[in-house]
Amino acid sequence: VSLDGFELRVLHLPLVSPFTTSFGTETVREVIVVRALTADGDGWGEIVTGAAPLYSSEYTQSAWDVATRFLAPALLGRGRLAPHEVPSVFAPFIGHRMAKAGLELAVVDAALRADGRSMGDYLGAAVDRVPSGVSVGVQRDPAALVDAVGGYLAEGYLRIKIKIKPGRDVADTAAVREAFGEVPLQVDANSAYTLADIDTLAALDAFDLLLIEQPLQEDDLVDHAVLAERVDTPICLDESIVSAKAAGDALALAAASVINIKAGRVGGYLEAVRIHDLCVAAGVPVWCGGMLETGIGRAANAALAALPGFTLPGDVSAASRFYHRDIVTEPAVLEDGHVRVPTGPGLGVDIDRAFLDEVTVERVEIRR
Ligand code: OSB
Ligand code: MG
Repeated sequence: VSLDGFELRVLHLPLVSPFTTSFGTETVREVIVVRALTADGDGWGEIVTGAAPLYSSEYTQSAWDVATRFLAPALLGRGRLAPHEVPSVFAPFIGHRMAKAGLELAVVDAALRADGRSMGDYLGAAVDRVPSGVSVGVQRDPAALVDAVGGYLAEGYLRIKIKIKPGRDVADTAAVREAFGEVPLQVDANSAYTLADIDTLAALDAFDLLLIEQPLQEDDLVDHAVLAERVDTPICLDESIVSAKAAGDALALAAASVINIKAGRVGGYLEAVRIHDLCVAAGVPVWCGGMLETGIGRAANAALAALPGFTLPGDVSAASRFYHRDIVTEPAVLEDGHVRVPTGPGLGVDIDRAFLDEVTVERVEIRR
């Protein structure tokens, strides 16, 4: 594509209900949307940072700063470029993977729309819909959690993930297992534990979980390997997998037997596909994680999750799981427990410009 500029916006999207993890509670999703302005039309991307550096070191203002001062100017300095050239343009800049991923997606979308090719086709989607799991935040108490999970199961979600934290782990998991029998169930700790908590984490073995997601810190690869030796439940890494290199290292160390792939966390959809390929070659199952994406990232995630190595249901839920109204005109819906992979050019979704303007709290344009 021939790049003329980028538009970045900070959005505030109200959530349908508060979302609580081990690192905090959110009631409004603050997110950055990127528009690539090209000679052949627009492309859209999403930077999945949160308002504060609680999930990873990146956050809204760090991404805004690096994207506007370094990343967008570097791409614009190239003028014409193909999507696969974006990572090499970004390579001199250390880290800031979520910011890079959002800009890359906007370029990919612009190029694919210009070619009339879908994201699913570009990434290598093998199916036209993906099984949908749901990530359920920590609730007031185990009874409230059972209520919330029951609601999602009634909607048709095929796999439940509950957020856990110290003091809200074994009893919450037991309550859900007890209430819903054999339902596919997993837990996500978002780094809230240390190896001092091995007994608590081993107690989760009683509940036949699909996996325990990111119990320890982002850089605790060796500790995760120690933990994996001591518990029967498969250990899955999320925060620790910041690149294909990190994924390879984690597998070499036996720190994980399952990997959650998030394009934002690893610097883009192209790097995400590389992790997928590496895991397929190693016989390691992967699934597609989420970051409360708007319809932009959600469409891209559905395409990614349709690759053949994604053998576990991901956190690719309907837009309505988080939002009353989406910024795309055809939000992802749940059909028979699945979300459809869009087939139109690029992301295959159109932006609801009036609603986008309504939820925009900051906007900037960077021109060539
Ligand atoms: O750890 O998977 C996570 C949301 C924000 C930050 C981190 C995580 C999550 C979720 C929600 O679990 C996944 C989704 O978008 O549905
Ligand atoms: Mg997670």
